[in-house]
Amino acid sequence: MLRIARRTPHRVRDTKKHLRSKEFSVSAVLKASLALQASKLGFDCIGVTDPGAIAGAARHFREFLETSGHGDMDWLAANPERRTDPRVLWPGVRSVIMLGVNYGPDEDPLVILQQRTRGAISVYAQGDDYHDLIKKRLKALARWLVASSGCEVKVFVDTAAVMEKPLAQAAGLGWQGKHTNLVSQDFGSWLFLAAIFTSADLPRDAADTDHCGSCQACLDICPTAAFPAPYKLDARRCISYLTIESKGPIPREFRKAIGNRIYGCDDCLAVCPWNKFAEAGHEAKLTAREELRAPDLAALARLDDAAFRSLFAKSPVKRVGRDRFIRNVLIAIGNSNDRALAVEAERLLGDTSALVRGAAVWALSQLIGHAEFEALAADAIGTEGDDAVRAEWRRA
Ligand code: B12
Ligand code: SF4
Ligand code: SF4
Repeated sequence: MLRIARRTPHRVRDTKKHLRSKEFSVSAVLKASLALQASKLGFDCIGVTDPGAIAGAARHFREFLETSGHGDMDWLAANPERRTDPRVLWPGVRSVIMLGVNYGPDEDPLVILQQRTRGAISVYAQGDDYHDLIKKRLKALARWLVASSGCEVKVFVDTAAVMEKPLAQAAGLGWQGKHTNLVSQDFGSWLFLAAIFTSADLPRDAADTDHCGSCQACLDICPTAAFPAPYKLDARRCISYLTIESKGPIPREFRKAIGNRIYGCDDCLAVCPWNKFAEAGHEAKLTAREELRAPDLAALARLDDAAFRSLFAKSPVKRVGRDRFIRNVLIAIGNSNDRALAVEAERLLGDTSALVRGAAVWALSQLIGHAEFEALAADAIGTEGDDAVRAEWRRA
């Protein structure tokens, strides 16, 4: 792995020196030039691995699917042979180039969790959507590679059937920690990953090894006990899955534990001791927008579809849509201990979305007295047309 962050410019200088060295083969020169180009485009680290390098991940991936760890993410279960072997996805691939972009936060993401009338949006979603930003840069880098070597390329960031974390470990960018994300000695838990598959044969980097040792801070902090064992995640229990991926009502058993997390969760990442070597990301578009650092729950609860789209334009949050987002906000309102927020939940009992109405019932049940709630329930059950919402009234 070549770290190409600003903090170690000597690594880039070394690369230039090597470029002039006669010892370098054509492919090594190409690889070193690629690293320089990646640096210019704003990538923070780069490594190359063999397309056959993650054969071991297939067994773990199968186990994950067999135990239904993927929940409703059917897209994750589709084509497992393609996901676990880049050569099945593209038989022409000769090298896999893995890249990282540092998105380290400029404040401790755990602090906002104490402000119960504010929503906590995970670090990765407080700025512009990284998919758009990184995809543009990946394409530019890939175009450069094609122009320089005449090779073929395919680019991926997050959404394709590619196992980016094991590939990044194989390319030496870091290791998959016990929280299952890639941890880097330079950037801690805060690296976005991206890949270029190429038909060019580039020199391989050495894989990174596990540096978790006896630490298990990430496993201990998880509010919903989502790790059945170190290095294994049950996505169905993960707040990131519950608030972003899951489309229906959030299961009751997790509602309290979600606290004020309204989009994703960073607890297991934030507590990792390797973050002490990390620094804040330097990409302005990825840094937190002021209005998304600690948004007021009452204001969020009033967003209609148009206001939601406008507030979250260019943000990854927009992909969950207004109704799912308001569902999350209502769970946070229910956990706020602030009686004044009951009025927001009460207003949303009349929302057109049954998902929102159901979450509003729960939120209200957490904030108002039993007698008051029972009186509301007696009226509402007769007029509510949705079975799931009626069930919320009965169970609350
Ligand atoms: C599906 C998915 C999710 C799901 C499932 C997460 C998961 N851990 O699988 C959900 C919605 C929960 C999720 C949440 C998050 N995600 Co996500 N997600 C993905 C996605 C699309 C696929 C991941 C995948 O293949 N999962 C399937 C499992 C089986 O694979 P795995 O985690 O690699 O599992 C390995 C280990 O379990 C290990 N293993 C299993 N048993 C054992 C036993 C031993 C002894 C050992 C050593 C290892 C081991 O082997 C498995 C195979 O390698 C990737 C993008 C991509 N295409 O890769 C992004 C990705 C992993 N997500 C990312 C991020 C940022 C997040 C969040 C931090 C977002 C947030 N703040 O809310 C959280 C983190 C939650 C967590 N602790 O993982 C980043 C992670 C970057 C990094 N540095 O690692 C990625 C890579 C996207 C990107 N391009 O940057 N995500
Ligand atoms: S992201 Fe949050 S809920 Fe998910 S595993 Fe990490 S600490 Fe647990
Ligand atoms: S918190 Fe500890 S166990 Fe978890 S990934 Fe970081 S070093 Fe590994």
